[in-house]
Amino acid sequence: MRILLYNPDNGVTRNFMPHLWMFLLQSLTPPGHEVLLIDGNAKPMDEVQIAQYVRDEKIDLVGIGAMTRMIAKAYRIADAIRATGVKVVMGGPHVTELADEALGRDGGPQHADAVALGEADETWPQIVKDAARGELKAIYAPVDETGKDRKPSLKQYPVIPWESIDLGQFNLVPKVVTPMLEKLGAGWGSFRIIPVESGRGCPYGCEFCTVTGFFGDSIRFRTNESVVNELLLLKARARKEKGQIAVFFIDDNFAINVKRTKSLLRDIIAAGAQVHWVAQISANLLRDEELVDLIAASGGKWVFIGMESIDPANLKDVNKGFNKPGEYAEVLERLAKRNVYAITSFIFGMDNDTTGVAERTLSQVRTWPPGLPIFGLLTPLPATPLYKRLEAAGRLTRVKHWQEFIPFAMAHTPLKMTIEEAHAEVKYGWAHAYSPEALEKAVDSLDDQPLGYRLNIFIARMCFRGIYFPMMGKFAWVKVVADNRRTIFKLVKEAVFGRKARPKTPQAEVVFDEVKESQVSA
Ligand code: B12
Ligand code: SF4
Repeated sequence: MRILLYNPDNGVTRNFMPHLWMFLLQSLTPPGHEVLLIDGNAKPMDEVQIAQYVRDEKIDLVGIGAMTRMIAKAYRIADAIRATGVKVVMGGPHVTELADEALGRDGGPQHADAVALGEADETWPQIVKDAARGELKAIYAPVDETGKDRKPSLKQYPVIPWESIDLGQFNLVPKVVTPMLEKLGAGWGSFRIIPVESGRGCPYGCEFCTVTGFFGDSIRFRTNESVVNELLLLKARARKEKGQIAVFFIDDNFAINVKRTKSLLRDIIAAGAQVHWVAQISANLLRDEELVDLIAASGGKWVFIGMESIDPANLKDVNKGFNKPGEYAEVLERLAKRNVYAITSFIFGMDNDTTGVAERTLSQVRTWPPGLPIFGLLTPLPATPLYKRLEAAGRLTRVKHWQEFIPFAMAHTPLKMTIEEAHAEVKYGWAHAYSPEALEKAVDSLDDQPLGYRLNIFIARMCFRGIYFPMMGKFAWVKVVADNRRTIFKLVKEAVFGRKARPKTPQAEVVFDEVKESQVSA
């Protein structure tokens, strides 16, 4: 069969990072089939185009994966494909929770011929076999012989052939800035962020999160060896292409078992497999100095921290009382001392939030080392404890909010402010954290650091502002560049002419050079 795996575009960002599930399922497809991949974020297609593609390419089976926020688009695409007579299988967190919706068993239209519930590592080969025989079933669940839910072990993780996968569409280096980046040294012809998982699961059960329900509270890890080999493969590819590759460890909580994370990081260092990496780690796990040392030494550059709120009452409400706002600053300082910075994620519209929450949050953020704050609204995702609580309390204003997805719009009423006030708080957060003045301040606050660091924070901030203020078109980019011309001019001047005197933090310089060195020589 010719199989197409399709991921709908998120409508906000473009080709920032490929989705792992597509590469994983491609690697797990039994021999004898050809698998094509389309990520709508890199290759946008509407319903007419995808139907035409399916006909032209003589596709026999289509697999679509989507989160809740993309599900409406996923259904439209699925409908267009099914209208050509080709079968559609859907998977991912949303249809796992609402399989009846996808299968048209809830009174609505049918969008999928089959649904893969939960993790499909073990069911996908069966789905392909059944489809090839024309015997596709409606539901595929990962269960053992006794019908009990079974989570795949990650000990036999497939080798994703990163050395040969076409990643052309995911190059993040815009042609116009290539000359400036080349000044930083050879090897910036391309820059890609690649998703790698080292483990699955998180037992913390935060009220708004799908993960504990979906992946289970049983945490599973790949072997260190298999992760290290994957990094070496990626590094070899970057070297061959004279480009850069950074890795996003997409584990829900990369240091959930600190002992194991330390052992993985030590193995990465020992094998010379360091690449620059980003990972999600909750703040409570970053108290460990040795862990943070290893993060820095193994190439860790950014840590995503779900801070959610600076108000302990809010955190308690959403079952995230293990976050201690009183220690946020200390955790961020600990990271920054090793030149590791944080993507700090906040949620507004929580039950104890009142107007002014964005400014109160920002006034704390401004006292922390520069990072990438991001702001969202409390969203009741289907089947989460939050959804159930709000539904029971009659507080959902858009019960099936995903069917008409609106970015940054609440689907329930917060307790101490209106929906409109909550929307205004998010807007305030983004506008003030990513204003040209705030960007300049963030870059200047790293004045004692090498140019690479300041460029890193500047480029990251420019890209991150696109999460809220879409920057899909050229005009939007031109405007944002014009608004930030002062900072850009300063950085370009330094890249071209260098700087005579700059105070340096010796420790920072060493860590940076070590990673850079290992990237080009290992
Ligand atoms: C990486 C990641 C991101 C990346 C995505 C970029 C990228 N290119 O990957 C970033 C950081 C941008 C991101 C952002 C967001 N994310 Co996110 N993210 C994740 C994360 C941590 C890993 C995803 C992943 O690759 N997992 C590993 C793969 C192997 O698992 P998988 O995708 O689920 O695929 C398996 C199965 O689902 C199934 N499957 C999936 N698709 C298909 C398709 C077919 C045909 C079949 C048969 C099977 C199948 O098989 C796979 C193998 O078992 C997950 C949590 C998690 N652990 O999954 C959250 C998660 C997917 N994100 C989530 C959310 C809510 C968001 C945000 C909305 C957060 C926010 N408030 O802003 C944004 C939205 C982004 C956007 N603009 O659309 C939720 C989604 C819940 C839901 N019901 O939709 C999750 C589950 C986490 C959570 N908090 O609950 N995210
Ligand atoms: S710590 Fe993160 S991944 Fe774990 S349950 Fe909470 S929000 Fe989800």
